[in-house]
Amino acid sequence: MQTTYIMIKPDGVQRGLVGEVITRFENKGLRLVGLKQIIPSNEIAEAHYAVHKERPFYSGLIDFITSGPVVAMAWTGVEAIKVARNLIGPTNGREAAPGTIRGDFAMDIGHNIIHGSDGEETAKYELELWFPDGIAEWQRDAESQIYE
Ligand code: IDP
Ligand code: MG
Repeated sequence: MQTTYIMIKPDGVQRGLVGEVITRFENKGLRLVGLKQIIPSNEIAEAHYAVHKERPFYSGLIDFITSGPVVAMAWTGVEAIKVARNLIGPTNGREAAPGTIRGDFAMDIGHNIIHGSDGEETAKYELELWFPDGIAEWQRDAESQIYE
């Protein structure tokens, strides 16, 4: 089991795609273990995107992610990090395949609706950053229907 950090970015919230995105994750079989809506501070946005600090798009990215509410989530499942990245699709919405979240809803590389952790270490870092008080530990009755 893995837990991954997923965040609906300000464009996804402003466009009313919160329910749509959550439904896709639920339908897939991932288990929701953390959820909150917040307007990110500069501090948390800079910590989240620290790896991109030297990139030319960095300051625009910080401005964007702090421009309004985001929906911060934690989702658990077998290989949840990869499963979520596959649901999300590649960074550039114009190149993302239909059927993926970015492929279905995004036309831009920066405004691309959603973030998903890209590896185990990143997931741990991001979950601790956005959910410093921890996440819900619960077992789902339907788990035995989802996994063999
Ligand atoms: P990812 O979200 O698909 O993992 P990353 O390369 O980690 O993509 O970039 C993080 C975020 O930075 C992207 O989701 C996107 O919002 C933004 N971004 C990445 N590359 C560009 C760019 O070339 N121009 C503008 N924004 C970018
Ligand atoms: Mg990334």
